[in-house]
Amino acid sequence: MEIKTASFITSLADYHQDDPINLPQLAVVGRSNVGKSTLINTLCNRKKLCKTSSKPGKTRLINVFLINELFHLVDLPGYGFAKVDKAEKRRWGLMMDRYFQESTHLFHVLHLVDIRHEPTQDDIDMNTYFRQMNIPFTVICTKADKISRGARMKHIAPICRSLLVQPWELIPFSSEDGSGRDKLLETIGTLIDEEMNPQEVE
Ligand SMILES: Nc1nc2c(ncn2[C@@H]2O[C@H](COP(=O)(O)OP(=O)(O)O)[C@@H](O)[C@H]2O)c(=O)[nH]1
Ligand SMILES: [Mg+2]
Repeated sequence: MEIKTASFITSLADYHQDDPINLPQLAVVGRSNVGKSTLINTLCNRKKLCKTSSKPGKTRLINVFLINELFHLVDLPGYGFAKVDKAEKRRWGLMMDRYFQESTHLFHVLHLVDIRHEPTQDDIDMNTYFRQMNIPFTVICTKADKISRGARMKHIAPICRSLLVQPWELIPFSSEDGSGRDKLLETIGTLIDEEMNPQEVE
């Protein structure tokens, strides 16, 4: 698919079922600083649609974007930021729980992990949560430009082991050189078609 229009809709400090977001939702989840906001900007071909930061832990809000007047892209607050205290972590957990339990329009999650590192316990916990909640997800390995193409498999293998996915199921992605962008857009297009026309899918 092509993204023709993208606009910012709202920032929510918390999620409630009766919020006026009633289109299919694709959520972007991952550690702080993994590249969630940058990925959204890259997909939409927009530099500043979504605020990015070199300092982790800035996004504490659920940011909602409208894509092609068709679906919502949801930038969720990141996890795994070492410097937040227990109360903040608890607040994050409650916020995420509420989102995943109440967002009846959520159809898929993009789970972002850094291609350079083995998934952290937080990454594994998040992934286990999606499985337990029966939330379909795709693992995206961000910052693929930081390693050579030849070294990709070496980095992907431990990610596959930790998150129990097959190498062909995940998408290496780079906002620097655009790799993975077409594949991800194609994947999203297929998911949207399935969501909109379920009877056409076997
Ligand atoms: N080299 C490289 N840097 C990236 C990439 N994606 C994000 N970054 C950088 O990583 C930092 C965090 O990105 P951001 O999108 O704000 O992460 P978020 O906290 O997950 O939303 C920023 O300095 C980005 O420029 C990428 O694909 N390649
Ligand atoms: Mg962000």
